[in-house]
Amino acid sequence: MPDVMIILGSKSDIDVARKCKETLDKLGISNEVTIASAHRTPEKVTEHAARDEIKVFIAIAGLSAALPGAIAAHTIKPVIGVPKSGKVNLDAILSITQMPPGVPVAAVGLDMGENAAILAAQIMGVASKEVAKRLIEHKSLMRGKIEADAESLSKEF
Ligand code: RP5
Repeated sequence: MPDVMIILGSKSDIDVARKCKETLDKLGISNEVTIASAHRTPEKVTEHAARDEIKVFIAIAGLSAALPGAIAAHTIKPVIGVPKSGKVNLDAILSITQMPPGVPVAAVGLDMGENAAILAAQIMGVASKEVAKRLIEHKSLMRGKIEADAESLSKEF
């Protein structure tokens, strides 16, 4: 049973979903990926939002990006919205962040599928020692990479 559900508004959001899924897989978090559109298949969105086994929803959408908000309207689970880049960019960012009082959506940056996955893991890590441990390892790998980069840079300059 998946803990995290990744929903894309369209197949054209697939690259962002891939980064998100890869990061969740690396962190050992079970997940499922599907497409459901707030405007084109609203009933499907409602169906997924009602799934009891899901702990965190990640919704990726561009343009007017109603998807994360539409999911949040039908669940008390945390919803993370990922604005997908396009011609304008601010359209999706504002649609996802400017939710009305009482119905929050946590937003990550434009196309930041990996950050949505890490945030989902951090939410789950509050109740799971195992997930928290994997997040600590992930941070330590990042630290190691920056330290190695700093070391090589100091040799070059
Ligand atoms: C949004 O409209 C989708 O999330 C996608 O980012 C954008 C364009 O969709 P397509 O016309 O490519 O299907 O709902």
